[in-house]
Amino acid sequence: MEKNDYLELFKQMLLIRMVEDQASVLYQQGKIGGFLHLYIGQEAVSTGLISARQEQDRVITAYRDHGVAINCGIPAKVVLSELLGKVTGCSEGRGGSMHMADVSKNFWGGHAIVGAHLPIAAGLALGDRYQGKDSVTICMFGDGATNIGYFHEAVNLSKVWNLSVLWVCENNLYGMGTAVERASAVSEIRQKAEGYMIPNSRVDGMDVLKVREAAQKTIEMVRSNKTPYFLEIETYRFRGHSMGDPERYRTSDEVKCWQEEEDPIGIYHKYLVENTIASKEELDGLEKSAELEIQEAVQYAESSPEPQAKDLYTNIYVEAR
Ligand SMILES: Cc1ncc(C[n+]2csc(CCOP(=O)(O)OP(=O)(O)O)c2C)c(N)n1
Ligand SMILES: [Mg+2]
Repeated sequence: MEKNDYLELFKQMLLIRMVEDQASVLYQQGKIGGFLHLYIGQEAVSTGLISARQEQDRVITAYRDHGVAINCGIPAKVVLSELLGKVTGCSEGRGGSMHMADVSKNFWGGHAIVGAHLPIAAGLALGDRYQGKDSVTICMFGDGATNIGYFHEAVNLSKVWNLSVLWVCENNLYGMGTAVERASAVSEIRQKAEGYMIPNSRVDGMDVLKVREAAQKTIEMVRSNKTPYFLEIETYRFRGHSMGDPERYRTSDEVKCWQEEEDPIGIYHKYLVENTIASKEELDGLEKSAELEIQEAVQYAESSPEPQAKDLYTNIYVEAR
């Protein structure tokens, strides 16, 4: 990795954190409609993972999708516009928080129904197989999603048909207010892949370089072996499940401990400085410019127009040619 590659990972994690801090404020001001699920604490997962993909590799995820959108190359101002329901958003303001997407960047969304995008991922990979492409479909989902029928149907078929899917479970220890051990028969989610004879492993999701390394290795395995792989990434969300979560299922000490000792941005900052890849001053400079970018992005989103009523029926169906 060149120095710039190291710094790019840092910048992306910072941007995600700052977009989400702003989103939290805008939500409390009543400017964002619907639900808002923040990714704060999990930044190293999508940043490390997506940094390892090739252009032809598809990405699809659940509703905790703002960070994934940024890593896929959607600018912060476009993500914020979508959150505010503006026409300058990536779904022209009609998708909102849970439906970020940009097919031109090979980012296939943003899906609100738990587990429902897993069969879609299998379908994307099946389409690529028919067309003889060497793309890998990277499908991200939560621990909770692995208790749902969709998960088992999609993962089973991916093995039966040997589809090029990298299944990525973000195990953040909870599905809404339910701890993994209360809902899942196995504590290591990767064990579920064993039942379908899919190779699997687990990686620390608070260390962006470990995630990147695991992603590079497994994406290329999927591509060359033309068979699925299951990667479990251990992480933790620092905020509630969505805005307004009273968080009765975990103690504030537990959250504080993760925030203080396992912050992915803090861990990576320390790594960059200790290994003399970047100085503290350089990283401060990156933080300042990210702050400026986000300030401008908020202004851009707030001053952008809303969709018009006449556009209500556009982009609902695609005309077959
Ligand atoms: C089919 C379905 N059932 C229930 C819900 C309500 N719901 C939204 S998020 C969620 C928890 C999912 O947890 P997990 O997959 O671990 O993802 P995380 O929120 O931790 O990122 C539930 C039950 C839903 N959206 N869809
Ligand atoms: Mg979860």
